[in-house]
Amino acid sequence: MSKKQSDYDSKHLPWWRHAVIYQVYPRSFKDSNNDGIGDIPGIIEKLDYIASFGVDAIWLSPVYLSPNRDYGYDIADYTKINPEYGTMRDMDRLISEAKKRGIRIIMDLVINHTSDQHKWFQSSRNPNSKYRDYYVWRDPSGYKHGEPLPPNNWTSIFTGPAWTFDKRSGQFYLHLFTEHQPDLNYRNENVIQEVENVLRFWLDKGVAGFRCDVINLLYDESYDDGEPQISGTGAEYFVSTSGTHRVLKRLHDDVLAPYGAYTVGELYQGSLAQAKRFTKGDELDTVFGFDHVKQGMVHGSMTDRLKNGLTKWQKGLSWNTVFFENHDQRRAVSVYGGKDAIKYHDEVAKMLAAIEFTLRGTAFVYQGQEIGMTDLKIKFDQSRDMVVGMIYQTLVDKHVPKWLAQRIALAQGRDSARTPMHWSSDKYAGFSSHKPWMPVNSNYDHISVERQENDNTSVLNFYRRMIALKKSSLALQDGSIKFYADKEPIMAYLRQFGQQKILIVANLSGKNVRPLTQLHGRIIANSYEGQTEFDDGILQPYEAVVMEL
Ligand code: TEU
Ligand code: CA
Repeated sequence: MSKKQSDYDSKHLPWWRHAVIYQVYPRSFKDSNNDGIGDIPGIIEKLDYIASFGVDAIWLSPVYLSPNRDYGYDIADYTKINPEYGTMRDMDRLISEAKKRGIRIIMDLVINHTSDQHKWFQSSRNPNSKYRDYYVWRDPSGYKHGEPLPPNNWTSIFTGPAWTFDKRSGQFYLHLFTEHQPDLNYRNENVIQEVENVLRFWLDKGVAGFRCDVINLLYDESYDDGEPQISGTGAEYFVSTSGTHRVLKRLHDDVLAPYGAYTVGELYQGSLAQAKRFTKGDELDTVFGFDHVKQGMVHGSMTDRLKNGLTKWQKGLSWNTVFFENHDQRRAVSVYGGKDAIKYHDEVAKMLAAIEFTLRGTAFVYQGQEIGMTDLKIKFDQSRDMVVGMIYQTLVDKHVPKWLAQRIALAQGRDSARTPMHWSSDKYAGFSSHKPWMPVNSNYDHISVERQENDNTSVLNFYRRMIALKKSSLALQDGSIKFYADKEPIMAYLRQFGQQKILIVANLSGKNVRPLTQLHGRIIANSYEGQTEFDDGILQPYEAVVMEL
C-alpha cells in the first residue's frame, strides 16, 4: 500500500468501508471434537486460513444458547454460548486470536424474536408476570365452533398463521417466524433496555459490531387485518415501520454510536427507498438488499437478477454491501451458472468474484463461496431446515400431492447453503471424522481448500488475487461507479478515483459475446487466466476482465 493511500484511509473512512467480511455458519464450518457438529475451537483452528485471503472481519452466525429449532436464530439466552459450540472461554479466545490476526468479530443479533425457551417468554406465559408485556399478547378476535380465532389475518414469513393460542391465559402470541420464535414487543421500554444491555455485553467483550437479523420487522404499526397476499399477509403493518426506525435510532444513539460499533441490517422485503432511510447515518451503517438473489426475484433470468438487481442498488445507494451468498441462499455458482454450473464451474465462480470485488461497497463472502461450493440436491428426509417441513405441511393441507409438496418445500428450504465446508479430500471432506449433522456434497474431492490451495489457477487463489487487487486500488475501494449500456448478457462499468480509471466487463452467459464496450487498457485481472489480449474483441463464456485505463 502506498503512503498516500494509507493516509487517505486513516483520515477519511471507517474500517468497514474497505472491508471484506467472511460469514461463518459455525455448525458447518469445522468440527474440532469430532461429534459431527462444527464449533468455536474449529473456527480458531482455521483463523490462519481465513486471514490468508485478506479477510478483515468475521460475521459469526449465532452461537448463543438455543434449542436449535432454527439453528441459533431462536435464542434462549443472549449471553450464553451453546455448549455444542463450546464455552464462553472459547468465545473470548476466538475474539482475541482473531484480533491477533487483524480480524474483527461481528455477532449475529437476533432481536426481532427470542426462542420460546427464553426465560422471558417462559415467564411471559403467566399473565401476571412482569415479563408478560415483553411479547405481543392479544385476545382472540372471536370464536368459531368454540375455537378461538386469531387476533388478525397475518401469516408467518415461514407459512401458516402468525399467532399461536396459549390456553393458560386464553390469549394468542405473535410470531412472524415459527411458533417457537415469539416476537418481542418494542412498545415496551424494558425490552429496549434489555436489548441495549445485550449489545453492551458483547461490545464490552471486544466485538466490532452486529449483523442484525430481520431488523426492519421490530415494531408493528398496528394489529389490523392485512391485505391478503400469497407472499404473506400483514406486511404493510410490520415491514419497515416508523416505529422500527425510532427503535433503531434509539439503539444507535444509546449504544452503537458511543461504542463505534459497525452494523449491517438484513432487510426483509427491503426496498431501495427503505434502505436509504435506514442508512442515512443515525440508524444502521449498511444493509443487505436482496434484489439480485432468490429472495428478491424468483422470476427472470440470471442476467435479470444479477445485472438489473445490482445496478439498481449500486446506483441508488451511496454505500452498498456486495454479496452473493449467505446461510439462507442457494450457492451462487449453481444459481447464476444454472445448467452450466458443472461445465463452467470455475469460470462462473471467478466471474462472480471479479464482479464482487470491483463493485462499490463492503464485500461479504459466505464460507465455501471462495472455493466455489455448489448446491446439494438433498432428499426430503435428509432436510434439516424446519422451513421445509412447514411448507410441506401447508401444501399437503391444501391437497397438493405429496411428491410435489416435497419438491416445492425443498426448493424453498435453506439446506443447500448449510452442508459442511470442504477442507480436504479426507472422509467427510475433512470437516469431522464423525458423520456430520448435514450430508456432505459428493463433489468435495474436486472442490476443496486442500485441492485449491496449491493450484495457482484455482477459484480460491483467484479470490486471493481479486481481494488483494481491491485492497491496492483506491478506484476499486472508493471510486465512483458508472454503468455502461451493453448487450443483454454483458455487465460493464467504470470505477474512477481521481486519475485512476478501472473498467470491468463481464460476460454473464455461456456463449462467446463481443461486447459493445471496447476492451482496451492494461489487463489487471482476468477470470480466464493466461489470456492477456482481446485481438478479436470477444469474451468467452463467463469471462470477466478488469482493465486499467
Ligand atoms: O432470515 C429472514 C428471512 O426472511 C429468510 O429466512 C427468508 O425467509 C428465507 O431466506 C427465504 O428463503 C433471517 C435469518 O437469516 C434466517 O436464517 C432466520 O431463519 C430468520 O431470519 C429468522 O430469524
Ligand atoms: Ca464439534
